[in-house]
Amino acid sequence: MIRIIDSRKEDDKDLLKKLLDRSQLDESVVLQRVEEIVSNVRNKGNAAVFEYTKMFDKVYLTAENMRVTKEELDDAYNNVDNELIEVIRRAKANIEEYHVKQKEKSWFSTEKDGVILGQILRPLEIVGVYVPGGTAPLPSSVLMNVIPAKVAGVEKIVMATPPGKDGKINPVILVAANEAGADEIYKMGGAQAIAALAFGTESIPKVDKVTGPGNIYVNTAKRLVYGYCDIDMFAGPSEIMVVADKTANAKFVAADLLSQAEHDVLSASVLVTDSEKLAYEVKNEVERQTAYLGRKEIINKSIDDYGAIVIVNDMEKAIELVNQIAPEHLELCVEEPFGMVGEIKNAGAIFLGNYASEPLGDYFAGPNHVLPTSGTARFFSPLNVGEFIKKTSLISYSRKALSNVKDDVILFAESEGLSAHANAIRVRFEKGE
Ligand code: HSO
Ligand code: ZN
Repeated sequence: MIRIIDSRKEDDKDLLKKLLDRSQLDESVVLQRVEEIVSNVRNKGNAAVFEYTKMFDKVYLTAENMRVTKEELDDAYNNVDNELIEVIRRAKANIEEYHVKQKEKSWFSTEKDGVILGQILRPLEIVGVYVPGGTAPLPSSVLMNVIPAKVAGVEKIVMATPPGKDGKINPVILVAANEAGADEIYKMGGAQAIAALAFGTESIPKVDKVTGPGNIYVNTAKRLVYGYCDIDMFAGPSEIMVVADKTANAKFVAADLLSQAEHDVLSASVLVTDSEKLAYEVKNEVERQTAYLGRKEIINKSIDDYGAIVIVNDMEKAIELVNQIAPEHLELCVEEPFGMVGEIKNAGAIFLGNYASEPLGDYFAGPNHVLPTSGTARFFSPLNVGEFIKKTSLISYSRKALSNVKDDVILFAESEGLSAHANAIRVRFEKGE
């Protein structure tokens, strides 16, 4: 049952404690095990990947069968409804169009006396995208990871996903990967897959960055390989916060809260409203709708543990709570959502009005659904094209330009006791040069 918290009667500290109590994964319990897996894959390559795949996935991999073949891809297309393939293509078009707008350009600036400065942007060469297996694989996440890399201009996108017991990969995952533009797909999962991507093996190319969600083993492995390659953020269980006033539709609000609750027993779904009437209507709707939804057990647990309806005195208080909680998804179901958006400092994605339902963003609107969770929207951004691009600085000075500043540079270098640095500038102005 979803709790109703009346912030007008609660101590602020208690209220925040309740709402901020989001799940934190304790990586320390698996750290040793994952360290061992990562170092074995790093040292033994394929052999270690095969051994762990046999152990965890009960599948016998070889250098020949670990990569998805053209025939397997064709087979996948034969096993997916044409209508779904068309939907994937339309979603892809929207996601691509949105991400193209994120592209930044290299720049150069010419200053006086022959100074040219600039910044060159280049895509990463090889990127690895991890796609978890499990009971509900998410082809939409394949699109959301692969498309920004593709738009950035990454030359080779390598995907890794664990095989089922039959040695196969879910056909919709394969279709989505192929439609999005993944170049190579490997049947491997878990920490061993992350290590294989980060360090390379006889069969797997070493990548510059690993992205994609995963369980605690995958996340711990990503943390361990960071620095050898880049990684994306750590996406935790989904969250939704709805800010609604009396103009909101209780049925819509409840449905959207439940949409994220069905992801995981650890998902958080919170409504904040200044309307007591709406609060009770949403509570009833949550119960009514849950009864006919498929993933009832997950929903009930998630709503019991991390769901809440908070009644506030006014919208100012609602906005204060949003900024403190920094939700992954924020819906503004209020009369003037655009009037409120400027006040929001921390949120992964903001959905405005009664018809921008969260699942629209999960699948179709275009913005990325890989978003910062657990309050990390304070400092992380949604997955974007820029994450697949690196920058190189450019400096060009004429003799005249260097002569203008040489004394400053020499003095600075000498103050650090670095006489070779000072010398590099000085020799250029010695007699005869
Ligand atoms: N809401 C999830 C993404 C997703 N939902 C994929 C459905 N499929 C991210 O928080
Ligand atoms: Zn979702």
